[in-house]
Amino acid sequence: VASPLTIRFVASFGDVDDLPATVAELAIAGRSNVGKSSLINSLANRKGLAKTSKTPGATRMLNAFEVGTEGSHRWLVDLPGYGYARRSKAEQRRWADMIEGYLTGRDDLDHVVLLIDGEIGPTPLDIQTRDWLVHVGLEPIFVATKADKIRHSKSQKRRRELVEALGVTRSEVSWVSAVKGTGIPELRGLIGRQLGVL
Ligand SMILES: Nc1nc2c(ncn2[C@@H]2O[C@H](COP(=O)(O)OP(=O)(O)OP(=O)(O)O)[C@@H](O)[C@H]2O)c(=O)[nH]1
Ligand SMILES: [Mg+2]
Repeated sequence: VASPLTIRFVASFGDVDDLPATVAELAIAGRSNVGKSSLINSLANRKGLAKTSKTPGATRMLNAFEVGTEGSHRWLVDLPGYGYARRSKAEQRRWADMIEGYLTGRDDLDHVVLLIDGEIGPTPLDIQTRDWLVHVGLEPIFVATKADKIRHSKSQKRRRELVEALGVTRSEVSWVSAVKGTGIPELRGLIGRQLGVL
């Protein structure tokens, strides 16, 4: 069980071609508002490191964060969310191009963590994203967010439903709460090991 990860903001990028080479790289993907940026803050135990908002669409660029010692070139990349409908079709397309361009064009990318809202469960768009990631050769690591929003009496049933909808086993989904800190130490361990900083 791991203590907070050392994480610092590097820069925001709009285009995969602008990214410098990294040693290890893990991207955080998921629907808008699912809790991607909040999760990065929880991993570091630093509110405000990554910009969060109640309103979907808080993250608008590929935001790079370095993990471990300065100059480690081991990155977490906070991605904009997909599926935010209150945006023009043209802008949705531009965002999708940026995210897909990154996910398919980034040679240094090692792993993708796909966040699923634990309260809502996987939506058709989440399933479509999962299928697309597998198709492009990026087998996602699943994390269910907002565990604090589920009543204790419902939690076993909800966990069962979520793994069934994803077609995985229970051990393949990590449950977290950025609000209560549930599951965060374990996820720090998992991500820290993936990035080679633990
Ligand atoms: N209750 C609860 N709320 C959470 C949790 N994680 C995030 N939230 C809330 O969900 C909202 C969205 O969080 P963000 O971290 O900004 O979500 P995001 O996935 O980065 O969103 P985009 O950048 O728009 O794609 C905020 O109001 C957070 O406070 C959680 O574990 N529990
Ligand atoms: Mg965000």
